[in-house]
Amino acid sequence: RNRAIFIRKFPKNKKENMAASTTSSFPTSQEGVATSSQQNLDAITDDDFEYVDEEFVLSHSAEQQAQPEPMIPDLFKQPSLVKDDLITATSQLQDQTVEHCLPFLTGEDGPLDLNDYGLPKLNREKHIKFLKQSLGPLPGRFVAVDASRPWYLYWCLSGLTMMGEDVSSYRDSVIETARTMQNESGGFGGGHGQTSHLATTYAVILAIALVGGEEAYDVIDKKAMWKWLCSLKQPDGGFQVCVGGEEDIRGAYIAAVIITLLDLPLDLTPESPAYDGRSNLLTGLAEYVRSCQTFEGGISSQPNNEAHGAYAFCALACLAILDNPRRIIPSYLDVPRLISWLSYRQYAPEGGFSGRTNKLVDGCYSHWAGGCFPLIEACLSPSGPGSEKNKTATGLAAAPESLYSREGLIRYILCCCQDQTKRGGLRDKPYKMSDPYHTNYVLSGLSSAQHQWDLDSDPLPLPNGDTTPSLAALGADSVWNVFPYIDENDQIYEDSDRVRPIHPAYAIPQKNVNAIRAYFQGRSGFA
Ligand code: FPP
Ligand code: K
Ligand code: ZN
Repeated sequence: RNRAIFIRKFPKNKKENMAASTTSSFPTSQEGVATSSQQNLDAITDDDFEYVDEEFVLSHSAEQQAQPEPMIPDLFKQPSLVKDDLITATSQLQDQTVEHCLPFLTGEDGPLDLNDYGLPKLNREKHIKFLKQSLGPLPGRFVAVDASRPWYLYWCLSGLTMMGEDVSSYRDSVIETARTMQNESGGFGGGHGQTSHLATTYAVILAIALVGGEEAYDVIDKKAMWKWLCSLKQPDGGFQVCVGGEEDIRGAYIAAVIITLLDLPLDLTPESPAYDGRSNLLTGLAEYVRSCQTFEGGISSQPNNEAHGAYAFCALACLAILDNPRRIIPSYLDVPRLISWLSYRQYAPEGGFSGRTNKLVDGCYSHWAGGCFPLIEACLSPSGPGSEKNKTATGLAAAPESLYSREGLIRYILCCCQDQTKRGGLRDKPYKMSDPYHTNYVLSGLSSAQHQWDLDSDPLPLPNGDTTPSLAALGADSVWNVFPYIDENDQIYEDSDRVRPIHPAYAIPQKNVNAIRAYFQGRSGFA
């Protein structure tokens, strides 16, 4: 009698399909094959037809075994239809990656509880436990990542925050740890006695902002930080990442973050390599960002290098901090080419993003590449949700069409990036180990895919008719608003799987950005 259910075609229409089902679990592969294939219907014998009784099926299936096929668009469940004939090591790795991902995307791999759209839930408890454990103490082999201890603080605290955990209980340990990492000559290194680096300084400052509180903010030696940043500022507008180190776009982004969060003075010390009596810490910074856009349309670490997603985020976020994105992004970047390059980063059927041309999807690019879209979308939308143009009949902001597939990215994240064993955490791709870096950036990407960010207003005119950003313009008129992104037709995940929003440029919650800025703006000078 079960066969009657197997050969019954389930309606394609999603609403009917949902109404017909009382359970949200996934059919066995046997059912999946039999219901979806015309061949199987052709092979039915006369005997079988006895059982093809719609009324019987409808009256018996509800609480028995009828399980509708999950609603997964073909795009995300079969290999790409467009294939290059040339077989290379690169194409083989790509094919292998698709082969690894497909069973996770279709759900045929595991005994997981899947919803009507074929998606597992966000396994919060396991991921929270994984991040709490990663805050230490850690086994000896972790000595290899000793210089990344500040990053561990940021990744873990940020991931926990996005999953709704209160991390203020970590304040005292962040304070103690950060103190040991700070150098008298300014900035934070990877640990006690290690050279200050912009990357570790960024991570410490964001960790401090996440735990919040004056005692934590007070750890930062603001005057030494300012002098150190001056020593990193280069005549062409960019920043070295450490004294005598490389100059790249990470430096540009991180400097913009530090200067604005700590409200540093923009004056250059006479010792600065960029000192010329006219320039300041921001002079030429947007021009430096522009010089990193490549022929592909993406952004490279330094002029004339290969475009990579990590640097696209640095470029857009740096500009969005310097001035209203609606004005500054199109002034300094070729936006159509950048959108083209970014769009090529999202793959099907995987749904996730790659970091560069001809390379593989990786969960962390959910943030580095995916996280570019809120900034791009904000710079393109003619006006924010406050404007009449965007309001629907209900008075609520209409969700505009996205420039990327939020559904694809969310499918990749929930199906392929979760370590479903007791280890927990999120990862690059199936068969890779979860780690705090991927856990944080996969969640950041999930967060941007689940929210809609809008700029409240059009840019105000710059003072003195300036065209380059100045302190007066820094974020002054960039009022960001955030809403849950609701797709009325295809809400493919449960509301309980929505993580918290983070600021599109600072990558921590907006309230933490506001609190640390308010603290330093409220104190004049270096006192
Ligand atoms: C390539 O690695 C990765 C890079 C060239 C850049 C990585 C940089 C970041 C992730 C962050 C930079 C930003 C800040 C703010 C510090 P790969 O060759 O292993 O990976 P791929 O094959 O995916 O390109
Ligand atoms: K990678
Ligand atoms: Zn990665």
